[in-house]
Amino acid sequence: MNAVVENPYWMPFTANRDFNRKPRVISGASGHWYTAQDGTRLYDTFSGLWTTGLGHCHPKIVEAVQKQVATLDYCITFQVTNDKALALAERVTAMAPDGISHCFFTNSGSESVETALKIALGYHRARGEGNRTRLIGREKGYHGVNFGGMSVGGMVPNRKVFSAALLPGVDHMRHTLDIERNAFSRGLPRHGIELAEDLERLCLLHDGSNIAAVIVEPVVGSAGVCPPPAGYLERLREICDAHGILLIFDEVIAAFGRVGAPFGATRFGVTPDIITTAKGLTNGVIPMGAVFVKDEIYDAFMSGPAHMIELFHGYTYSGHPVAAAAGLATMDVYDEEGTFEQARGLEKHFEDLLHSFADHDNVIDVRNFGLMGAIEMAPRDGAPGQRGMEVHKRCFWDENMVVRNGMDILQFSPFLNSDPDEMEQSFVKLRRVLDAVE
Ligand code: PXG
Repeated sequence: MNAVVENPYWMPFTANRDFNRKPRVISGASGHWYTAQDGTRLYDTFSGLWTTGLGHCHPKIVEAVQKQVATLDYCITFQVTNDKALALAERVTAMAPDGISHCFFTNSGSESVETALKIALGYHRARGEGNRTRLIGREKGYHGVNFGGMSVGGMVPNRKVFSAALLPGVDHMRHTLDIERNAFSRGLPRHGIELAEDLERLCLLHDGSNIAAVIVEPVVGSAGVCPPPAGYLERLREICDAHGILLIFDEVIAAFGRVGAPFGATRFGVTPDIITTAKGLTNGVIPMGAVFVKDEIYDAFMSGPAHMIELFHGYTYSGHPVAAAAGLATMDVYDEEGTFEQARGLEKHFEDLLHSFADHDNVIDVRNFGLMGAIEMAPRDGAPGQRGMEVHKRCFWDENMVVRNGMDILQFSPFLNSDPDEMEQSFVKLRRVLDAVE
């Protein structure tokens, strides 16, 4: 039997054959450490997958989930609901920017994005502007892997195979990564505000009255941590306002502390019309997402006969009580432990550690904002991604550390409650690996 057949699990976003040659299997976790099947402990530099900012198996969340699963395991949420979903909606909307008092629950970031796009189209139609159908995304954007999110997204490998099936009526603004002008920026890059004018150009091309929504990650995550140029998000907001276009912030990564605030919108002081979230909503413990909408949007749907369903959309697991219980416990811990302030307090140390690699061989850029960071390495001639993969594997096997690479970009998502010394140690290990990798 060959190795491929031995593993019936077709792994997501994984080089399956390469993995199967030497599997890296985790079977436990506690706090900031994973445990591999052979008992080795590995430091997690990525907080799960941007998910688990409070660390793994946080006792309060574990307890809440255990209790909930034995109290109300599942409950239909169509025309009936459960106490935990109601309580979580109340809790998280209270943290949202002013004028946002409703949220719709999903099970993932991808579903949050699909939901947001559908709400945007439905909103305009409900207001008699059904001609507003065009959606605008951005190059290098990541909005999940479903058809809507893939269409407005700008990750080439994710789109390539499905090109013919992408949504019609979608345009993309240019991405804002400009290593030539902004390399080794700490925080927001200085150059690039003018790239927001791409939206104005698309308004001229299509007429702004045909555009429903623009979706961006306030800080690009997946494509390798690209913070917005100073002033860029503010300019997008202005252009959207001028043309009646909804601004959607995809905060699947940014929300719930990753940028030292409840939302990226809070940190940047720019309020979008819709915010998509997932990941940190439940500390990654149970899959769940939430889409936050401005009051005008919710209100626009609340017309027509009151016995009628206003939005023909929802998932069997929208508002799942166990996920909601995990979410409530997560919010409790954020509050009790002052997690967002703690995350803010770690930013400078994290930034200094990352930028200490600025003059390392092969490193062509270092970028960071909040507790999001990337070290970009030059690709090897003719083998893009190979250097990054080698770093990932050496970190795993030689240094007992999980480091995420997207091609040749190393991404870091430290715990919101990281121990500064532990964080520093992880970069000492990384340096040993980078010194060894050609
Ligand atoms: N939007 C954003 C901004 C995301 O970061 C999604 C949507 C999709 O979420 P789900 O829960 O459907 O996966 C994400 C997910 C990486 C990486 O390496 C990041 C994500 C997914 C896979 C890899 O940075 N984020």
